[in-house]
Amino acid sequence: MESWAGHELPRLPGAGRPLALYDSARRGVHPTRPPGAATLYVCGITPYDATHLGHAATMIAFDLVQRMWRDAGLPVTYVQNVTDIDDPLLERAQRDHEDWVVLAMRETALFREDMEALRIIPPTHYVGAVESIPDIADKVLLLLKDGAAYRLEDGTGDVYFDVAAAPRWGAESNLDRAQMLELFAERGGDPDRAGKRDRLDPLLWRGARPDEPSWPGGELGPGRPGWHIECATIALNLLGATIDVQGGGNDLIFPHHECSAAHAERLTGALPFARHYAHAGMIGLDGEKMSKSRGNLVFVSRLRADRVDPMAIRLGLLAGHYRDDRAWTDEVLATAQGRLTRWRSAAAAPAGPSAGELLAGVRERLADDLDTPAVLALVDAWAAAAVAGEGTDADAPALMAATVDALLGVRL
Ligand code: 5CA
Ligand code: ZN
Repeated sequence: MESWAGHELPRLPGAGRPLALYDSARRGVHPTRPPGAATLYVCGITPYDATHLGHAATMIAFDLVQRMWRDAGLPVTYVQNVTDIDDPLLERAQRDHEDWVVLAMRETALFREDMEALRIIPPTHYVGAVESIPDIADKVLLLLKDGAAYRLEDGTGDVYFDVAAAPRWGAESNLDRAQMLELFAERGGDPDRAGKRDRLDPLLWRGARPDEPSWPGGELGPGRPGWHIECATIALNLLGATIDVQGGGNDLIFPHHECSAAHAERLTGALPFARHYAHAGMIGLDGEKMSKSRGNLVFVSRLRADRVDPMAIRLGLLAGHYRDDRAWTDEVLATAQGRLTRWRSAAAAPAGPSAGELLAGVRERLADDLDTPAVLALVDAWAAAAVAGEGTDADAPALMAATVDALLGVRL
């Protein structure tokens, strides 16, 4: 499907640095070492509600990954999906007496606008689940023929993946079975469905039901795709058997990323599916994770309509470390607005302290698992000095602005 419009990235002098990122599978910070070109897959929205600050924070975190790779001279192929058919979308459409296609199209369009306003570099391929259904059905059929999947014998046509067939089940999330069962039940799984071989087996294909949309699945029979096989298929088809970074929020560590990895690894035999499983922390409000089901949402579009500068939203979300669960508050926004104003004054100053050291420091802090709080402190210090009239380098304000634009995505 259509992506959103991008923007020019300023070229920075000197060489970028190789990025190290925390990998959930190895439970440590490790260098990303893409061989000449980098591949990134980020789990995108299920479009049944508007973009909230949690989505924005996750997209910004992976935007920085791409900016760091590009700064180091690596071409990046970036794929993001849209889960434009799934239970939550159908449930919301039914609740609101709305056509699910109209709902998905409207919210996806709004997401694109929000991403553009936040200056998120668009994905190379922005792909919907619905347009991928023939490809997904092919993969499910391969798993069935390979004995890694099975059909329930209750006449529904539902097909499940057999977790016993996963080459390295559990290696992505590092969870024990009790923890897996708890999260599986919480996050869209069906541990109590009768007829499954293992309670943790995830759905690959849901046979057609009279009151639900369905698509011809060829030999599979009519139905619609499960969630994890959607992301595995889209990533495999567009990025190949092994990707550099599989990204998303930490609510996807299990079951989603464990299951997509299991599907992909069984299909290709290439281990691991992703060299890094990178997860952004949850943005919360009033002590709770911001989520559609809880309804405690701050929408990007609402803030934009209230004339909040998208660059202040971006700075507010960058003020915390991407991996930390953290709260959005009025104070976070007010601090970000103050910072944006100070940085803009500094960028407009006639001169400042030489910014070469600032650029090196920003690169170094970002290269270490995207340490944005440290980066913001560096830029704050430079900006305070420039505004105070320290330094005589007339080129420095422009280099500071280019640094912040290219590496943080904040246009001053
Ligand atoms: N469509 C699936 C992924 S394939 C999905 O999780 N959709 S979503 O709309 O619920 O979330 C979209 C992205 O935002 C995911 O990467 C998810 O992990 C992330 N996300 C959701 N809620 C939050 C939150 N409160 N804070 C940070 N990230 C979040
Ligand atoms: Zn996904």
